[in-house]
Amino acid sequence: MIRRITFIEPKNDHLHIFSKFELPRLGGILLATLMRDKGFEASSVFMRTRDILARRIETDLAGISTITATAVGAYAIADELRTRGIPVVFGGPHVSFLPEEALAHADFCITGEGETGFPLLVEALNGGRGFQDVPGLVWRENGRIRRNPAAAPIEDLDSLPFPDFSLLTMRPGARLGTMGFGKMTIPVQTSRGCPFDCTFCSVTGMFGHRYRYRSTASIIAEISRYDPKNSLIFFYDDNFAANPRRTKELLREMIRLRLGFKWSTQVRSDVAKDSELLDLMAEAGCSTLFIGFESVDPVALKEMKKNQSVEEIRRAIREIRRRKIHVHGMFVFGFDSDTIESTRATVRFALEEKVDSTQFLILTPLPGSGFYNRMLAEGRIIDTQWDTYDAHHVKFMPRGFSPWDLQRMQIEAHTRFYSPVHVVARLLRGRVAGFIIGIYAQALNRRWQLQEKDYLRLLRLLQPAPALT
Ligand code: B12
Ligand code: SF4
Repeated sequence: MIRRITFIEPKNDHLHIFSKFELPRLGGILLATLMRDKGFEASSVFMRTRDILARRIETDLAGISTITATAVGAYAIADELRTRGIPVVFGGPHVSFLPEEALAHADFCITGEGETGFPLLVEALNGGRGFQDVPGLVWRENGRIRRNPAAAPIEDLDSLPFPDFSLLTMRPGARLGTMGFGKMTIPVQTSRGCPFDCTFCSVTGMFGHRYRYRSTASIIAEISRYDPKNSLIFFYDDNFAANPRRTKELLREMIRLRLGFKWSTQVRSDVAKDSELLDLMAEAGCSTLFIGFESVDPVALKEMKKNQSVEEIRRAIREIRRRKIHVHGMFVFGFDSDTIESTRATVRFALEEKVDSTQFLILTPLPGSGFYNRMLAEGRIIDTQWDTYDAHHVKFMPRGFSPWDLQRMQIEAHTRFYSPVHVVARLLRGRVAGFIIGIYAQALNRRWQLQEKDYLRLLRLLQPAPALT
């Protein structure tokens, strides 16, 4: 009989700009809250794999959440739990796209959004229904893998509970969303789905194209439970402003109620088309916007189906910075049209346009993305060591350069962007957050190279891709 349920999200050990921040995804916490509300003893854990293994979790059922970069850790935890007779269910983007792989380490996998299927699976395990009635369920029966269609995406997001972070265990001393000190960062999701179709992204495969969003009243009720004196809000949306009308309504309400939070979120550069939207964001306390600019090469932008022009990117940076909002620009290297020169031009652009902080990421064939399918079909995937599918390692044979050159350009980009002279210039311009992140990123870039020296040595040996037709 299932009574105790533990949701587990392992943390990836590799370094990146957010790795020291305690930022769990919401899935495990949301599901724990949902199951607690149904009367189960539910909890959620977010820690490094080795710390989870050391805890020897006791539970009746484990629900493990994965993205690609955490799949290896998730599988190790599942193997350990199952040797102790604890049944394991997987969920999350990675296993939603590769459920057969996951079933080698688990009893069940639920694809897509988990809120509909998971409670029904528990009912089935407790004898209340059959597995065939559980949407999204993938399981083994008489040596065969069986698969139910995923649940329809949840239309009424207001029907979900507010995630209860008191159910969450992190490493001792950890504070939600921080490096251990300062204000907590509270994750709040206000929408799901994205109307765009970028080739490298797996969000739409997981959450669909239809942009679904919560009511303003529900979001305000959730964030009002926190205190702006000790909390910041991180709206965990892929595109917080995909429907500007609803975003403006929310922002106006935050302003009217004088909630007083500083907050951050992800948007596309198209926000800058609407100056009223940007004014409201600034007035409602927006401190940082994370934007996937990806590239300043129009051919690469077209190749990835980003639906965005270089002019839009430039205008976004200028208009957002003018309103004293920090711009964190995310760029991606490795598109077929990219060259060593185009990656250098991207860094020059970011410096000239005074982007406050950046990540230069390596294009990664994430299962569930169009790019993964193409790389698989073209035989260009180098390996499937999932723990390094974190956009900091080269995982496919690029066209415009060798794998080593691609990696080298990413390291060089961070070295240049975060060079002491540019970091100090940010301070002189009064961009204090840009300065602090710069100091941190400089050190991180060096530590990353040290931590990854064996990988870097091996990568140097890989030959350039053969000419492809
Ligand atoms: C917040 C966020 C972050 C945070 C925190 C990340 C973390 N802890 O992993 C930060 C900023 C640090 C981050 C970094 C990165 N991220 Co990120 N991030 C997100 C974002 C925007 C929101 C996550 C979230 O909470 N979603 C809302 C909740 C409700 O969704 P969920 O947790 O997936 O849960 C649902 C289902 O998956 C399922 N489910 C989940 N767990 C379980 C468990 C069980 C048992 C069941 C049944 C179901 C189930 O049901 C849930 C409810 O419907 C997502 C995009 C997205 N829309 O999800 C990307 C996303 C997770 N990130 C992604 C990536 C690639 C990264 C990076 C590798 C690269 C980068 N962009 O910098 C890094 C490295 C992360 C790492 N851990 O190593 C990808 C992962 C894709 C993949 N296949 O792996 C996503 C999906 C975005 C994308 N473009 O495709 N990220
Ligand atoms: S990268 Fe952003 S805009 Fe493009 S499909 Fe993914 S979530 Fe949507």
